[in-house]
Amino acid sequence: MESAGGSGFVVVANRLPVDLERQADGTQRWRPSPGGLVTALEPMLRGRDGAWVGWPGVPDEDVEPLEENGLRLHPVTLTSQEVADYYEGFSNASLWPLYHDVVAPPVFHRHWWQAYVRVNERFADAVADVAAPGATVWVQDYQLQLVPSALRLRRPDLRIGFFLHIPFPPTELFIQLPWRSQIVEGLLGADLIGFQTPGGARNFRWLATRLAGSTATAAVGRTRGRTGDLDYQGRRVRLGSFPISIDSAALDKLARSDTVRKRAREIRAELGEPWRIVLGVDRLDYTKGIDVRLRAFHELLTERRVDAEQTVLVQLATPSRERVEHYQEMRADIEQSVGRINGEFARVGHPAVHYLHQFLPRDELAAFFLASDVMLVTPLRDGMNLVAKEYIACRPDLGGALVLSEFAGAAAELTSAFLVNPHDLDGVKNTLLEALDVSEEDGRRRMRSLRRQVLAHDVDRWARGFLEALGVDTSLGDDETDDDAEADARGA
Ligand code: GDG
Repeated sequence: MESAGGSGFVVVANRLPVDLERQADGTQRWRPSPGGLVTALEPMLRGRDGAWVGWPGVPDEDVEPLEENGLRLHPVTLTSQEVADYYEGFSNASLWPLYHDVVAPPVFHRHWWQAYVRVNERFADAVADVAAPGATVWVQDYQLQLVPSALRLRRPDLRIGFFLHIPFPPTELFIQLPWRSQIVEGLLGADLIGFQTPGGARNFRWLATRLAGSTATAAVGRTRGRTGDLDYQGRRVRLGSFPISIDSAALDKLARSDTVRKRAREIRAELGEPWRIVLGVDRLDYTKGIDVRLRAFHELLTERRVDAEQTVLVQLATPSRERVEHYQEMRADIEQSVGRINGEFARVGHPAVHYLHQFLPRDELAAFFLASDVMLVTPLRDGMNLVAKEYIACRPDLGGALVLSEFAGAAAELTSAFLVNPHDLDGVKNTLLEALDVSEEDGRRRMRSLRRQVLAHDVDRWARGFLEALGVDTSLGDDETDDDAEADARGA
């Protein structure tokens, strides 16, 4: 997908798929960077000779473009002040809570917004430099919502797609944003705007007609999850839902490997061969409902409906956004709850809750998935939640039970899970008990159905679905235009 004048296919995301690390001796090295987005997009880009534009994760570093495993990486420089204002500020303390149903109060500062505008324009400049004439550009996520329109101004020849990984909020909440029209207009620079769920697309469609003067039209052509399109400034903007997924086959294979199976047995032994292991795996984020599951577990222990001698909770919490205030407060609250539960219910050498605030290697994570009996995924709001899908992919043995929040995008597909409303604590407790006691037959039936869904709808299918809706012929393995789709996009 590469041509002499630049790349024919460009992914733009806040972060590059690698982090720049400064070593103690002053030298630098690249390390694969963690996160849902990278996990999701890597398989699609490998072997396609595409380019990725993003921030290398370290402020104040001017880094030359480089090539890693066949992928051209174009670093965008951010100053420390921009990281504080654009990333930790506007992206993670204004937009993140606003888009997650204001589960924490969003904070708005004008200087954060100004940095967001400036950084989005810098990303658009970088893409305009590396994209070949007529290239396809795929912009990722809430940090870069102004890039589509900024890029269209600079390069009207490009085909631009945008995908939002987090929920697009209800209209009543979105209109709290002082810069609501600018964000909507920024997104409307794209040819295709993708959301995790049809609800997100509907919310956006309503706002675009009210705030940006676009006209709603019926969806043209057949695309899964299409909710209708928009006419905006003489162009057709397509909207659709594209639920993201994982590299299911790779995880299934990993979970079948001897090393992971052996490690899963070791984990059970290290935990004292309990009757049941309950597992939570999350970025340490207040949207993930870690507090909900700790409260449910605590009450069940207090009411003696769960016995700490038989059942343990393992909570793996990956460090995340540690300089943002909400995150510091939430971490303190969670660690206090863990301490309180163990203070009341642990024995020496036998905690009731095992809590790790660490990033674990992928194999180790797979072994935890395989070792556990009940997986608790209880976000108050989540765009999709890849952990739920990863758990299922790691259960070729058809063991384990998934308790899943209705407020995760994944709930729309994973209907055979034990679905819960995380705001209903009694409901969470009762459903956890049900999952702990599920019969082997019912458990296997549910897991078989979940696996059918997750193995068939993998990340490759997600990416192809999005790119095909954008008019890219993915079957050719390059960015040649699908004539029908293009005619369709012109409204022919
Ligand atoms: C955003 C949206 C949407 C976690 N701890 C470790 C580890 N992880 C990996 C998981 C998973 C990823 O991080 C987390 O993905 P999620 O989807 O669960 O959540 P977010 O980070 O919030 O992602 C979300 C996603 O974007 C994609 O669109 O689903 O709704 O919020 O892959 O496995 N990986 C390893 N060690 C850990 O300790 N190796």
